[in-house]
Amino acid sequence: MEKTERFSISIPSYLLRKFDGFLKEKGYQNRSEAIRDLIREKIVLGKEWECSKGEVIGVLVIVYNLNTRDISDKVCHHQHEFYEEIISTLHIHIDREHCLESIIIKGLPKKVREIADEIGTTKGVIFYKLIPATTGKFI
Ligand code: NI
Repeated sequence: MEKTERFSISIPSYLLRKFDGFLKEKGYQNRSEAIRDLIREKIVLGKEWECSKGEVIGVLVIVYNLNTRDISDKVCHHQHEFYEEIISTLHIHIDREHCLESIIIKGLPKKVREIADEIGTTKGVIFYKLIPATTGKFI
């Protein structure tokens, strides 16, 4: 197991109050756990996506209106086009007309973003967001 180190930081009081409020809200037991998570998310994950020459993994969330002409077919065809990178899709029916899909994409960072943009900008998609996740190798 990796050695643990201690350090102290200086921070304006109002920011510390906000930080402690954040810990309470999220259910963190102590500041160290929260700081570690923030570092992982802001630094390690960022580097993994920006600098990695290897594969990354992300979740694309899209929402569309089922009544838009050919939308289901288009979204499905895109996913077949990228069958090598798209490893799983979950489709749920939000209500009578809206669908949500979470699409897990694995590949080189540039490719994953390209796929997310291509699917996300399909006519009729009313919301899309790519959530970068980690393969776990660097965190
Ligand atoms: Ni549906």
